[in-house]
Amino acid sequence: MFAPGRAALLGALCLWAAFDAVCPLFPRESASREVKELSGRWDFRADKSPDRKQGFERAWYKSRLAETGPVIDMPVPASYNDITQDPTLRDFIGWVWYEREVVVPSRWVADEGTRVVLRVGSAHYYSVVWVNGVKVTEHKGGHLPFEAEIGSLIRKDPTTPCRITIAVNNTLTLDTLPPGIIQHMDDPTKYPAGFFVQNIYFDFFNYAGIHRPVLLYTTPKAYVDDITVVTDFLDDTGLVKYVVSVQGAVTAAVKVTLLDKDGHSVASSNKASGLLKVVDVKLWWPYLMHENHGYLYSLEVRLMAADDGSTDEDVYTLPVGIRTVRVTSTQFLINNKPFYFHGVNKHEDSDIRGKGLDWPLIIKDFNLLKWLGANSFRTSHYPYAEEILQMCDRHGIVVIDECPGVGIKDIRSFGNASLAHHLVVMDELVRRDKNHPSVVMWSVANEPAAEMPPAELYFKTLIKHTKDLDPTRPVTYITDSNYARDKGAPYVDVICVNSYFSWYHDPGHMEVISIQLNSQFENWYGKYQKPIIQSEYGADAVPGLHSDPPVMFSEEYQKMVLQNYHDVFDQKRKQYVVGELIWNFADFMTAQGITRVVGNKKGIFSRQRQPKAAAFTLRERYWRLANETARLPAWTKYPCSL
Ligand code: BDP
Repeated sequence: MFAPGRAALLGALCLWAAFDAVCPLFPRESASREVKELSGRWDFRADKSPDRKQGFERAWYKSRLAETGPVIDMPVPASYNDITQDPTLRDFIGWVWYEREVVVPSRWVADEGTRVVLRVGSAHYYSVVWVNGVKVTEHKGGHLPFEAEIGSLIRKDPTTPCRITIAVNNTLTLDTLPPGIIQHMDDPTKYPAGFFVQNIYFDFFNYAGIHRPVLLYTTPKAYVDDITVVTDFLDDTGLVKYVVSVQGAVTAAVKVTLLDKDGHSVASSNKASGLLKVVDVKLWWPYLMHENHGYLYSLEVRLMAADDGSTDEDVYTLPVGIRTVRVTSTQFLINNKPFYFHGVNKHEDSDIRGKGLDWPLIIKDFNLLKWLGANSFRTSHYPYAEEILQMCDRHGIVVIDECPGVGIKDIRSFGNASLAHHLVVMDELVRRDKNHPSVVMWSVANEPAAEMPPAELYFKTLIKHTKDLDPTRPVTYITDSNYARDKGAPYVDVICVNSYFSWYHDPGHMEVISIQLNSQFENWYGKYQKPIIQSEYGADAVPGLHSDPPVMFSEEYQKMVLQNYHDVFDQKRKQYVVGELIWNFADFMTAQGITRVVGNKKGIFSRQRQPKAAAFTLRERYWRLANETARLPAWTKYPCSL
C-alpha cells in the first residue's frame, strides 16, 4: 500500500515483528529522568523513485543518508510540504526519509541501569525507525506518539554517534485513519507515465512529515510505566482513585503524594493503587465557569525497587484536576453543574510549518481563545499534540477529543481491517489522554457515512470499546446525517450535529436558517432524547471582502449566518442544546479544488490569526453567555483586557 506503485509494501511491513510502541506517559524531567529534545535541523530525502521503494531496496538506513544520495535540510517538528520551493515535494505521496545523528550523554551509555527511550510525538502517517541501521519500531497512524527502548543499541559501540533514521509514508488507503484511495491514471493520451493521485474524503491538506518533537528520555530500569487517575468529590472532599503500573521490577515500593499548587502535601499513600481523599478540595473548573479555573494538583509517584543489590528510584509527577463529568437527557454536567460549550473547532495548521508543533502559535491561539471568551474546543479531526492538551488543563479549556476517523465514506472502510485499526487508535488515544481533566468526551469519528448498513455494527462496537476503555467519559461521533437514517446515534451519549444551512444547502438564503435549524434540533431530540451540541456551523469569508447587503464569502455574510444560528441556539439552549462550536477558529489549508480559494475560509480568524468581523460578534456572545451562567468576579467580565 505505501508504495503508490501498487506494490504491497505494507504487507511486508506487517509481517515484521510486532513492537510495543504505545507510550502512555508524557516524557517529563524529574530527579530520576532526563529528556533530550531532538528538534531542529534533520537530513531529509524524499524517495522519488517511481514505486517509492528505492530507500528500502537500497537500505538507506544502513549508512548515513547523505551517502545514499542528495539530502536537504528539514526542520523537525514540521510538515515538509511548505518548506521548500519544490512543487513535487508539496504534493508528494510516498516514503520520505529523515536522519539525525545525536551525541548521547556518556553517563546514559555507561550506566547499564538506565533505560534510554526514543520517542516520536507523531509522524504522518506510517513510520519505520532505525537506530544505527537496526530497526527499532514501526507505527501505523499519525497524530499519536510511539517509542522504542534503544539502550542496548547505543551501548553496542559507545564510540559511534547514535544515528536515528525515520522513514515516513503519508499514503492513505481504505483502512487507514483517515481513509483515502490511491488512483492510478493509465491513459497515455491524458496522463504522463506513472501518474497517480491520492484521493481523500476530508477537507484539510494532507500535511506530512514528523509533526511533533522527537526526543530521547531516560528512566531507571524499574520505572513507572503508566498512571491512571479517576476523580470525584463528595461535598468538600475530593476523591482521587489511582492505579500505578510498574515495569522492570518484580517487587517495588510505591509512594504517591498529592501536592497542591503551593507544593503542600494534601494526601498520600504507600500503595500502588488506591483512593486519595482531599479535604477542602479545589475542583478543576472550566474557564469562565469559576474564578479559579484550571486548578491542578500534582500527583508525585515515587518508586523504589531493589534488585541484584542495586536500588532504583523513579519519580514521575502527573498534573491532576479533580472534576466530574455526567450527561443527562438534557444537560452536560461538569462538577454537577450544567456546562454549555461556547467554543470553536480548530485545526493544527499554519503557514510554513503546516501541522508541525509550534509554541508561538499554540500560545497565540490560547490568547485568542481567552479573548474570544471560548470555554471549549473540539480537536477536529484528529488528536492534537499533548502539549496543547496540557495548556487546556492549565487554562480550563474543555476538550472534545476526536480521533482521526474523518472521511469514512466508502463502504469498504467499514470492513474488519478498518474497524480493527480504529479500535487500536482508540486504545492509543485513550491511553494517552485519559488523565487530562480538560478532556470531557471522546469523539470516535467525524461525518462518517452513518446511513450505510454496516455503520450500525461498526459504531456499536467502536463506542462500546471506547466506553470499556474509559467508563468515566461520554462518547460521541459527529454526524451530518439525517436523523432518520443515522445508524450510530442510538449508541452515542451526546448528539453532535454539523449543519451548513444557507451555505451548502440553499446557498445565499439566510431566511431558511431559523426554520431548518429548529427542525434539525426538534427531529434529533424527538427521536433520541439526548443532549445536542451544534458541533459545526459557519460560512466562508475572504478576509477583507465586504458587501452590504451581505453576499456569500463576504465578512458580513459570515457574521449574519452566525447571528441567525444564535437566535435559535438561544431558544434551544434552555431545553436540550448544550453547546455551539463554530467552524472554524481560523482559516486553514485544504487540497486544491474548485470550491476552495487557497484553503477553507470559514475561520473567524484568518490563517495568520487576525480577526474577521465575525470574531467580534462571537466575542460579545461568548462573554455574554459566560456572564449569564457563571459566578465570575467583576474583573473578568467583558469587556476586559485578558
Ligand atoms: C464539514 C466538515 C469539515 C469541513 C466543513 C466545510 O466536517 O471538515 O471543513 O464541512 O466544508 O462538514 O467547511
